[in-house]
Amino acid sequence: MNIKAVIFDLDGVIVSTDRYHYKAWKQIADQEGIEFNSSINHRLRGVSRRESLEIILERASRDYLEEEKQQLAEQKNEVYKGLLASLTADDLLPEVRGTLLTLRERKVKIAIGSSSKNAPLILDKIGLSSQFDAISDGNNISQSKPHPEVFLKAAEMLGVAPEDCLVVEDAEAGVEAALRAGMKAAAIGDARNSDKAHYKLLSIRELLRIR
Ligand code: B16
Ligand code: MG
Repeated sequence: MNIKAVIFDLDGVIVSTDRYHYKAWKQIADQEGIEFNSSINHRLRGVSRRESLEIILERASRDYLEEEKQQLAEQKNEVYKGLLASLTADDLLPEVRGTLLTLRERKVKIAIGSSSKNAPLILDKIGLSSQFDAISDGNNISQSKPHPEVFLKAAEMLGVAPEDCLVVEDAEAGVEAALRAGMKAAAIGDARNSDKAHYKLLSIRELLRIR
């Protein structure tokens, strides 16, 4: 294949904001007396805020009203944004900067494909806002991963056919979304446990071997 574009997931691939999502949801779950641990958290990777809340509420001992759900989702986001306040360029995951530079030198287009509505804020804080050719995130989609919308929009913004795109993902839902988009998928971190991805990466730099 001939890779013309690489679409990066944000949370867990470019920056480890996944630990902040966990902390914020844990606070909400504890407050509500709902069991929540890292194995349940695994299911929240790549899925929207609202769907994440629904997964947590599966273990609740009562039903929640729509207003309560909205309030909890908002509260989680406030806690999460509070944790993001201290984010800086030092929080970029290892080898990210160098890998992006090499792709640029090779004239491979680069994009973000993230379910997060906070993606613009995060990219700004880590100093990468102007480094991508396209940013597709939770603000321009109506269905979250594993639906392929976020990646198809990124490919459209780049003007690259889906079959010429490689997606780098840390979430099973994201790998699934890439496959449904007709793209190649490279799994890193948590997603390496899934057998669906075309490639498994131990480090982000390894994607440079895929041509
Ligand atoms: P927000 P990604 C995803 O980001 C996270 O993995 C997921 O845990 C989160 O629920 C989702 O963004 C929505 O985030 O509440 O900030 O809109 O992995 O797709 O970059
Ligand atoms: Mg992710």
